[in-house]
Amino acid sequence: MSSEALSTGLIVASYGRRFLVEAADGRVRDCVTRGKRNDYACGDRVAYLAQDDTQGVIDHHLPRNTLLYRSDVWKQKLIAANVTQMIMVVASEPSFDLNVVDCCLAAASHANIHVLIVLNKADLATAPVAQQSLQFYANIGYAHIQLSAKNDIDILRPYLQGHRSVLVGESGMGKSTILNKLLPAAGAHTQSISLALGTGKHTTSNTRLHHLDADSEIIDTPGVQAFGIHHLEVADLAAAFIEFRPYLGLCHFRDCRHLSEPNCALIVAHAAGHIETRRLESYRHLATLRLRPTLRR
Ligand SMILES: Nc1nc2c(ncn2[C@@H]2O[C@H](COP(=O)(O)OP(=O)(O)O)[C@@H](O)[C@H]2O)c(=O)[nH]1
Ligand SMILES: [Mg+2]
Ligand SMILES: [Zn+2]
Repeated sequence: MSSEALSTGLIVASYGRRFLVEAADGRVRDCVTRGKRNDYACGDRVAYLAQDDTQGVIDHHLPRNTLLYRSDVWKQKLIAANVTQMIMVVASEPSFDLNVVDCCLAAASHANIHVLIVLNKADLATAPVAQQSLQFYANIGYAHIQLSAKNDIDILRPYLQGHRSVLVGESGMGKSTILNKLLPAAGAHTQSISLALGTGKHTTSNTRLHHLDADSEIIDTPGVQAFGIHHLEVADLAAAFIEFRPYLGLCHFRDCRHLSEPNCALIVAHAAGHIETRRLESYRHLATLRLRPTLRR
């Protein structure tokens, strides 16, 4: 295919092996990919062949600044491309899993994506308890705010300015409520997507990009119950726990896995109270999962 025939667009929705591509003029086309490729994500800039006003074929993606994905031993799932910020949503109720939070934060850190932790449902009586369990994330340097999406989302808006943010969090935390408040008009954009998708088919369980203003966007993902980060090697994993970084490279063994090795700088830092027990355990749990396939070989 001659490259003159190709246009450049932005993937604004992904579902299975099909993607909605938004052109510079705002038109959204329902696109398939070449071969069996599905390694594209919402937020990718792509070169595509417009077949008509509603359909196209994606040829390739342009270079990415960031790529967020999750993975288990068997497969990887791209979540979003060219994201600059992760909005990690947790709530006063129902209880959330700190291990899921750790995985999301590690994935963001590994992908060089800034994180904002949002504690939602601050109106509930359980908010102080939830806040307490999050306090150490603030202590180690994560930005965080509290809000009640049900009441008012305005405190969040300045944090989104100039960013392409991705909303992540377990279901029930309030992601949809936050998104609906941010997109009060539910706008022309969402409508054009519905048109491109046809009547209600494949409208759930996909990832969508929404324009908030001229230079801010937000990507909505289906809820994650588990955010696998198997793509991080053990060394990457330790570095993705941001408060571990000052100690890396100081262990006795160069290839220290920080499990039970002698003269491990992380173990020493933990004993001195500089590293939280829960975080070290969270790291070790993930590191041990990684070492298992190696043992089998
Ligand atoms: N009390 C309270 N409930 C909220 C708030 N935000 C969301 N909820 C409720 O929490 C439930 C889950 O919200 P939803 O947005 O669907 O969560 P999602 O699964 O993360 O998309 C719904 O019943 C919401 O009405 C809030 O700020 N305060
Ligand atoms: Mg939802
Ligand atoms: Zn070590």
